[in-house]
Amino acid sequence: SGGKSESRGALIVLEGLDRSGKTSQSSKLLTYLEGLGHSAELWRFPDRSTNVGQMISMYLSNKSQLDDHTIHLLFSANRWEKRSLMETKLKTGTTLIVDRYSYSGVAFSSAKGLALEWCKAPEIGLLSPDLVLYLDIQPEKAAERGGYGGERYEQLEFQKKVAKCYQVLHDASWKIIDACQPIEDIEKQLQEIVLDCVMTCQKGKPLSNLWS
Ligand code: NYM
Repeated sequence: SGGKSESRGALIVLEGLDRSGKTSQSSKLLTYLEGLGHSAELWRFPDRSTNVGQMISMYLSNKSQLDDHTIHLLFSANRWEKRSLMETKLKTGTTLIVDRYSYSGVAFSSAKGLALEWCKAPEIGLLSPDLVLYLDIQPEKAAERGGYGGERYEQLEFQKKVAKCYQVLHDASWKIIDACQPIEDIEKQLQEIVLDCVMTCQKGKPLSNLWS
């Protein structure tokens, strides 16, 4: 069965340290999928456009102070407020390229010393990505790229801790991409993996929830 109208979109997440190239590769992927005639959208977390997102943005730019647990739950709430729209989009055939997701939430908060299991708990029940692409870069290399914008977390010593937390968090299903390759090489690799995932989802791979 299954005409094109019945097939669902794929939930594709890009993760990595600050300055790993996620944002530019995300938009290249969108252009690529649209060029092939797929329905696709680019999303990012935090989504700063919502009320919760504005609280997060204030915190990141050091205009407000919040307890570590509080900001963790706000990042999670920011994903929960988009969950139903996300599900609708996927079920109606739109692929979502998402720049950061629950893994950023857990990696950045556990890098501050919060317990890993506590950090994961509020993410339970969010949609599970069909694909996690990890743009792998040494913290020192990312720092050399410059352009740390002066937001909270954008410091080498902290990014080293985040890198360690991502290592604990990742599983065999993640695709680890060497983010120090030429941009075009990274782009090609991502295209191949993403297209394969989009096809698998079109063929009827069911949606599932975190953590699975
Ligand atoms: N961040 C992002 C978190 O600490 N928790 C989260 O759940 C998410 C989604 O926000 N340094 C951090 C990672 C980044 C910062 O993200 C802002 P971006 O991609 O620079 O807008």
